[in-house]
Amino acid sequence: MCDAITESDKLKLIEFISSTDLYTCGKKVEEFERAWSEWLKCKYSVFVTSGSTANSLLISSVKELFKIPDGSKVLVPACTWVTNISPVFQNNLEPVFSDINLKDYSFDLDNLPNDKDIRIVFVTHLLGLNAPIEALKEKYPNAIFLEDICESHGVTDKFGNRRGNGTGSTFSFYYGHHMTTIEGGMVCTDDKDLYELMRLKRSHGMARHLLPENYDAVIAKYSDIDPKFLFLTDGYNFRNTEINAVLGLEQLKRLDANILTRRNNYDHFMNRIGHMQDIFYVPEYDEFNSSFTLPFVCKMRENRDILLKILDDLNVESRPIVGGNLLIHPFLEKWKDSIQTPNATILNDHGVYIGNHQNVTRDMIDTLFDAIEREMKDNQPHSKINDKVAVVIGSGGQDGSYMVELLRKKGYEVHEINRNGRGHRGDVCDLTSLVNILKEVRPCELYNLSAHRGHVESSFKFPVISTEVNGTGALNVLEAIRLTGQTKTCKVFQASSSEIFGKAKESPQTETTPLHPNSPYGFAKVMAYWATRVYREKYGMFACNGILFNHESVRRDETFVTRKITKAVTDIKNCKLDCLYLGNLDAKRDWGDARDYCECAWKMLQTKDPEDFVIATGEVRSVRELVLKAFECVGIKVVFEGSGIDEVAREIATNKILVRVDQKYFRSEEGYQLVGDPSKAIKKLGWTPNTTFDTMIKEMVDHDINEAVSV
Ligand code: GDR
Repeated sequence: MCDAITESDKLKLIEFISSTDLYTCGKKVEEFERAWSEWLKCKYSVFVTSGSTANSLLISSVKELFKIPDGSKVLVPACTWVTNISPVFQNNLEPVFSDINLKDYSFDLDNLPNDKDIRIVFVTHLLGLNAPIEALKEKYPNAIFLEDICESHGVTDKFGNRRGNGTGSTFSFYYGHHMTTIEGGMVCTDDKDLYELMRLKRSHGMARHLLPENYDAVIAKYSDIDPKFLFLTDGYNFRNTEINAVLGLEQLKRLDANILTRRNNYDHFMNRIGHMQDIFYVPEYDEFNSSFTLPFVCKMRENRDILLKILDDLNVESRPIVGGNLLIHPFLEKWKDSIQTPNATILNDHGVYIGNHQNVTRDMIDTLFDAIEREMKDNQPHSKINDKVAVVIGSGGQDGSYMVELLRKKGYEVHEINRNGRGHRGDVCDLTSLVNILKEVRPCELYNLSAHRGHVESSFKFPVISTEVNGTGALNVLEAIRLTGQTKTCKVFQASSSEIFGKAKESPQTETTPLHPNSPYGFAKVMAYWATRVYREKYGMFACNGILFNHESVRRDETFVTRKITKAVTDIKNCKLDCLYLGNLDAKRDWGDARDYCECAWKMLQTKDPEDFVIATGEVRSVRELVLKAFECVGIKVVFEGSGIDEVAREIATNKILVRVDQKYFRSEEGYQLVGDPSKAIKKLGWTPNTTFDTMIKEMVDHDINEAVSV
């Protein structure tokens, strides 16, 4: 907890103290309240002496303003700050306890009391995690909702709005929180009457704290009492001082930065704990958190003891999670048996937290987790929850469908993500859809095989959408993994393309060939390629690019040249087509088999370290050779004659022209030979392409013939 108050804070305090003789609640307090309201985007704030007095002030003022009778019910969680509970019965209200859940430590939504008489729901956003307040409002539509945000400054709803706007919320600025006034708290509200009442109650109920616009009218009613000492209601002295307000104003300047640092630490914590689900109850990842601590809730009690010893050895201070289960404490004896609290008991008996301060670093977190991994290894059950669970994005396409089959054959539980059709409905252009699916599935491997039509040439017609799907889409996939805290548990295969080499300067192309894309498809794939590398380097993700050269199969559609040719050749053989029109017959490609490339993709994710690989055959053939091979498969002998646009292929037996060239199929940007050098994959992965070019073309032709027969 070092350095929460900086040298510059101290100088500001000295400067202030030496410039004034007025230290009690005054202008600086008002200035701090205004600045805080502006930060929170609420209407009114009241600065008090602590988070606890903030809760007392809020509860007593709400009770008075809304005329809530004694004995009315207030829903509170079994595990929360003790200062949530005490003011409830101190104000003659009746607490109704409810168990918590182990995902965000707020109310267990599945076990809420069905009690229509609940007048107030006092929600705690515990440890910087988001409480499901929207769901609670649906359950108790007539209740008044109050929020104890305490140490969770900056927690937001899913639209990014800061929590704490509404009837009433409280904050604590205790030492070690995101910002501190040493002791201090704030009550916030959008209700002007409540605000005025809280100003009065903060200060003994004195009329001098009325809002200026109400002051004259109210004191006129009591003309025989000195207005300076006119007591309008019961109250407390919860006023804070000018000195604390000056400190608050300084600290507020750093609040956002502190929240961000802690959030980044929390992300890293989630990455590490995310793959230890056998050992810990892992909180649900919520990007709207404002982490205050790093909580460890062990599945086995023995592991908590090991953890405490590790923390002790590393000299890290730890605490039980808040008050643990408050219902076991003597002061709540009366309510002890009012409900069952299995989750609060787990939190109590198996939980411990350490501070997540702005001075905590990733290295510190790593040191701790390395020790945990070392010490608890023998205590781990052998099966991991997410072992052999894979996600395939784009499983409706050629590569995706083969990938799904391959993984199922290898014993994986496979989840498919598609825009339409089978599996989970998701879209690489829609980050939220990916986050929602991934946080449920928590796969150990993910294959991004999504594509925008997969066409190089058409990407000139649709450059933006092509870039969104092929470039930003890949980034969304990586982000979804990061946001759901799975960078350390989910390996990623990114389907890259030989098109990243485009106007390649060398041939064959290897993993080190400079990139020079020459189409929107190509530059989108370059973006995806680099996003994968940057996430690998920055977040230590096991994310790799498979640089796929052309790969074909019977599942290719006819807009690709291989299938266009095999299908046309079959139709010519069956007298359904007279002539096939093609583009550049000299175009050369490295054509492999799609199933072989899926096997290679899988192998890439089974290695020790993540690396990029060229996936290719290393053999190059022209479109002309492809045509000859396809005709050979149906027993038609053809020869090519002529040149350029006038070149044709003629059947030797009949002299009929079966292939002609059509300018419209020419590519705007071509003439570079794309052929891959698969040596690295062969050497390091022990992979070899199984299917030769001839076999693949034969298979495609045979398939088309069979299909024609069955039609
Ligand atoms: P490509 O595949 O663009 O390389 O992208 P395609 O099969 O479309 O083109 C291969 C080569 O054939 C030449 N060609 C023709 N192409 C088509 N489509 N139609 C024709 O009539 C024709 N005539 C000649 C082309 O000029 C080209 O040189 C594929 C896709 O799978 C991408 O998703 C992947 O990234 C790359 O391969 C590697």
